[in-house]
Amino acid sequence: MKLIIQAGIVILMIASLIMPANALLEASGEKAPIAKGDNLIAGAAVNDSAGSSDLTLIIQLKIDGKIVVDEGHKCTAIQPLENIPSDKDPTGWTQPKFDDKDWEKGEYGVGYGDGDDNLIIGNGTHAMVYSRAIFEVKSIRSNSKVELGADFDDGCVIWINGVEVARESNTDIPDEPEWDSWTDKGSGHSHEASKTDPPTYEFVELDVKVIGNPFAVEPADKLATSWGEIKAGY
Ligand SMILES: [Ca+2]
Ligand SMILES: [Ca+2]
Repeated sequence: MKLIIQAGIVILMIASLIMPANALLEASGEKAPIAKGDNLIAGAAVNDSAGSSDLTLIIQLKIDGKIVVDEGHKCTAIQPLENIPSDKDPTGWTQPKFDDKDWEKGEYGVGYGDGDDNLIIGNGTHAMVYSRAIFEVKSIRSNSKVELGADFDDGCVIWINGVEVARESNTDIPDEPEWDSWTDKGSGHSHEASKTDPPTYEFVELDVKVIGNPFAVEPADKLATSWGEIKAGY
């Protein structure tokens, strides 16, 4: 009996060396900027490597116990074939004021394979599917309890109003994710979605920074627009 237990321990030790490090959703440490009214959540679902047979991102967001984003929440999505909007600003698509009118429209979750997606998008030839959703907040305080959940395959990065608030740890995704940032460029990282109904989320708790309307047009935007018009000869 003792021998069997010792053999079991040795097998577990070997398995822990072979298996990739335990992956976990982690908060970024940045305070989530949240306004009363409309807000934007953006999520990148990330494949492990070329040829991946599945991709999933389903987001849940709870504020003071009230669910404001969940499976079935309206969203837009795109499989990027280049940095959006540009190589100089590869995460500009996470900003509330980014124009996503040409993206596909549907509901969370986004991805393909495994029968756990409402908006079927992407394939194993590219690393990412980007998604964006507007959510409404009735009231927010700096001490509000904000719980962010994600059910995903193989990795994810999530932003609220343009600020990265959480991502899957132990991946090869760089600090500023780009359109071709696979989770496994040598790390061996992969991660399966729950495939349960309802989804089983991994949760992180976020600190809050209360902000004004993130969709408001700033005076600087107006100035830039009028200057552009002047230069264009209007
Ligand atoms: Ca996958
Ligand atoms: Ca899927």
